Amino acid sequence: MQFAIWALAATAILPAVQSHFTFVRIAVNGVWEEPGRYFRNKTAPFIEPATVDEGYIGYYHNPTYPQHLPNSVRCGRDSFAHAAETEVLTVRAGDTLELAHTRIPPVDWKDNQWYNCPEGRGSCDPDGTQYASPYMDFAHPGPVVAHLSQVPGGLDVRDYDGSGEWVKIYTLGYGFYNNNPDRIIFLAHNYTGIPGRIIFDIPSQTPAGEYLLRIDLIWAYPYYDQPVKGGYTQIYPSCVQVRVENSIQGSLPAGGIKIPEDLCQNCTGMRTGVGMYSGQGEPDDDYAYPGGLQWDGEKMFEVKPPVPPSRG
Ligand SMILES: *[C@@H]1O[C@H](CO)[C@@H](O)[C@H](O)[C@H]1NC(C)=O
Ligand SMILES: *[C@@H]1O[C@H](CO)[C@@H](O)[C@H](O)[C@H]1NC(C)=O
Ligand SMILES: *[C@@H]1O[C@H](CO)[C@@H](O)[C@H](O)[C@H]1NC(C)=O
Ligand SMILES: [Cu+2]
Repeated sequence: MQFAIWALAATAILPAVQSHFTFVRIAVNGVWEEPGRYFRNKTAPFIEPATVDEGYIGYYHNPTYPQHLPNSVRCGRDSFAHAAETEVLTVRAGDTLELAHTRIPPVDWKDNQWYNCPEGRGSCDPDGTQYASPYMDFAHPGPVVAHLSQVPGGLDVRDYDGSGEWVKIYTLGYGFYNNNPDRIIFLAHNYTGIPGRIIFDIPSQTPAGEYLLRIDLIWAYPYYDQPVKGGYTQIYPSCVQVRVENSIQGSLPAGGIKIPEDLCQNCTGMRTGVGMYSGQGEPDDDYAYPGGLQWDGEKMFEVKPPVPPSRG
């Protein structure tokens, strides 16, 4: 009983931290932009209409599911409604980006969650209840993937719904904990409360133009459960509206994916065995990362999961 009273008191004092999260901040060449700036916002709460999940009420940090509206799966819940009010970030091809997330609802955002975070990170939770406070942990294990979708000729990124192709440019996958082949560790989640950092370059061959840059962490639902509405794989998409400067003109390579079609409930990497679902068991033998082929500026290739260490 004493514990219950203490827990209630703690809830009243500490800021509310949701179990889910949203990517909301970007750094270009090590310099963090303001949280939320250049990201298409989400509508919250939002009720997904006319889908297999009709009536699902999504609050700000709640996951999106593959069966939600195309626009929600592409860039976050009802995000296209916010495209026109979102600024466009100018970058140069070859620039280094970093993305950061928060579990704290926008109404509770405070400067000390964004500035002076450890190791120059873009988000943290110094007053929080996270188990590795001040670090801002990830609620779920899974791969982080980033994609670019080029805005079709003549359109402004603020008018682009993301219905074209998406080319993967980054995957942060898993490794093996302590060289144990039966114990994976997703590098973003890290299973310690100290998350891995999400840092990658815009390929230097990216043609000049406007793009949606999409970042997502995908928590794949296990095969063995057949959920009522066909799959509870959780996705956490956010999009940054960017203008890429380069002397190179043209298009991204063919062979990207379509969203939501290729991030469907049963698509590659979207369902796994329980070891990968828990993020600390053995990997599936036939696992492939979601999101299609990756482009390094020269070729499209498959990012292969690591080879398990041999049993000692
Ligand atoms: C984004 O939406 C949330 C509510 O869903 C709101 O609290 C927040 O202020 C919005 N952010 C911006 C930058 O408009
Ligand atoms: C993962 O967690 C370990 C143990 O807390 C920590 O030493 C390491 O720095 C973390 N990895 C990253 C990429 O932060
Ligand atoms: C999804 O994939 C699994 C494993 O390959 C298969 O058993 C199942 O029938 C598929 N479900 C649907 C709805 O396609
Ligand atoms: Cu969650």
